[in-house]
Amino acid sequence: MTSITTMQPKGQVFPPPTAFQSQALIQSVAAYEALWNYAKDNPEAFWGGQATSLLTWDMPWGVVRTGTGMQSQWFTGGYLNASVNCLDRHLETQGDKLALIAEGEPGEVWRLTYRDLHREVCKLANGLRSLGLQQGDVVAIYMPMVPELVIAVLACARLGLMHSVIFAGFSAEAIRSRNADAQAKLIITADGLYRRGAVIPLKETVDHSLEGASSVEHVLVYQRTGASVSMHPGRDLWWHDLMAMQSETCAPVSVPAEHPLFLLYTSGSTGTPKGIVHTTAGYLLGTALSHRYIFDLKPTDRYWCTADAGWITGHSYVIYGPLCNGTTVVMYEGAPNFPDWARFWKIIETHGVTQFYTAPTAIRSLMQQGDAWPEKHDLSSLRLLGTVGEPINPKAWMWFHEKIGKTRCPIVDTWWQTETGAIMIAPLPGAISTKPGCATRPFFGIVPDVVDHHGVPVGENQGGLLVVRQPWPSMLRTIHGDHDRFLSQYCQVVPGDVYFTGDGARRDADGDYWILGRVDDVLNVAGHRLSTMEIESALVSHPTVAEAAVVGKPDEVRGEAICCFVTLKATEHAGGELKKQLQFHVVAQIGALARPQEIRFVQALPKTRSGKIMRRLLRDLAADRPIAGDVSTLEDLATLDTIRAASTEDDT
Ligand code: 7RM
Repeated sequence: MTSITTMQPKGQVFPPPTAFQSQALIQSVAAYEALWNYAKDNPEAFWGGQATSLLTWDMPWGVVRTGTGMQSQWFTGGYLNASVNCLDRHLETQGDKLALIAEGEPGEVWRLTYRDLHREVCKLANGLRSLGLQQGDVVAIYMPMVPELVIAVLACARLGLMHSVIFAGFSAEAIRSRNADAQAKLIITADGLYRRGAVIPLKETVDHSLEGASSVEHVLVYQRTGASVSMHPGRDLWWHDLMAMQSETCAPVSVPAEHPLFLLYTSGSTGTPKGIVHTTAGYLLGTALSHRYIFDLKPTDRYWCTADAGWITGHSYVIYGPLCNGTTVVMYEGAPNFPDWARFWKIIETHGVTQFYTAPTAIRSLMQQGDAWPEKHDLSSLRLLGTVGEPINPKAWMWFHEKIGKTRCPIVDTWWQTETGAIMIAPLPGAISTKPGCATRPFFGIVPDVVDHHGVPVGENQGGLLVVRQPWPSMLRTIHGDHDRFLSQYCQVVPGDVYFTGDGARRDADGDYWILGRVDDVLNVAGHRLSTMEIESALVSHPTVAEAAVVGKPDEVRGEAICCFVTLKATEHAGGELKKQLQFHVVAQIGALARPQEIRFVQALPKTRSGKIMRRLLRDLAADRPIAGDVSTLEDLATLDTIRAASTEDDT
């Protein structure tokens, strides 16, 4: 169990494009390394200096870090407010700059300056105060990706309320369990949202979530679609009614640095979802600093991150990081294929998007639609591309690089987690050469390592467990209501006071980190530990394959057999001949060890709302076991039934 066998493709290396490099914030490997080494050797001086220059404090802190190791507290004694950092402090210098350019799916465009956003946030905060909410209370937010979602988040921050954003695709039961765990007092929602031209009800789902006992006292409803909803007297209020009565200024609540800013529920592999707790100062600092350098921010940028605010990327890189940096943020409510597959490219052209940050799963589905869609639009405003959420397979990376970035834009492959709050490993785009599928180097102040189960570093190019050796300000502080789970899951798996990420990785001769996916997803075939992600990448590099998910299936002889779930491109046909071709292809790419025992052609893969393949469900299916554990984060429950049906009719 010490290391993971990994293939080492002789991939291409892409140095930063010269035109990009000459205008970048960090322009050389030497400059990156000098600052990284300084931060590693002097973490408190580094983080303290950044906290002074990037954040606005009501009262300065006394000490940069107290506590020990992974249970540190940051900036003790300091007071600040997150909404002041995202809004008020920009008013004097750039109050009329656009903060948000938001497109609804039907096509309306909302433009809010920093002054506009500040006013709306103040009004809502006053409204929330009038409902009796007080510092430390939890407010659930179940909203479409429209400006009001950002307003709701920042209004909570203004009063020191913790928000708990729940992705608007989750079920009533998922809302209920999260609200029960958080003891939320208010839920902010909308009548509905637009998705692929249809109205998806939200208020109705919230109503179902509130049947029976609930901590929720009020439901605030933003009118987005005009769909009819039932309003429960005394409990439910309209957003526009509440806002109409409010003053346009609102004194912010100054909170201690370590005051919790929000809860965000993320699915555990077993049991109930975990409420990840982030604090105010450390989180803001981590998101603002990483956003500035990794996206190489310029004052004129129009930055677009496609993530929904229901997951951490939306919190850190749609809302807090960019607004703290005074960026113009583009946001979009709807589906990438509405009214057609050119929608994203059209948004980039219309709003002059300069940085485009999205997920590999989105890139793969856009790629599958062919090059004609991006070719219809002028993408010349783009200067940087980014990916997050999963390892990106080299084929999708190359397509993104060539067809979207026109070889002129660096791609930042950003590795991080809900728990880390901010990007941990990613190329600084003007300094670090990129390699398709590689997250490259740690960010300033982040000290990762690759170790075995005893905590001993493994050698160069050996796959092992990815850990972080030094605490950093934006890391989670605890799991809400379950500090023991925090300790056992992150701090006690690997000996030594290190943070365990749950991911496998290897570090190559250049010091670049390659993420191998979740350690739970590693296969053990005849004593060799193989990364499912590498087999998937090999499958997807075959011209017929759209997506692939690989899991282990118990095998008496080899320990685990490799079982592949494969979706094909629309024009391709499944069959025994293609199975043989794919098996051959994987062997040619990785080696005989990785020869798939089983290939199952399916219509779709089970994914979370944020696009991650839920391999543990496929493991149960492959082993013919009932599905165990939490399925509340699954995007479409029906997918499982169709896979099950396909598997039984198609077993070889
Ligand atoms: C931001 C986010 C975290 C897990 C993480 C990894 C995987 C994320 C990358 C990646 C390879 C990447 N938060 N992951 N980014 N794997 N390369 N660039 O996704 O909490 O939802 O997920 O996602 O396994 O541990 S998350």
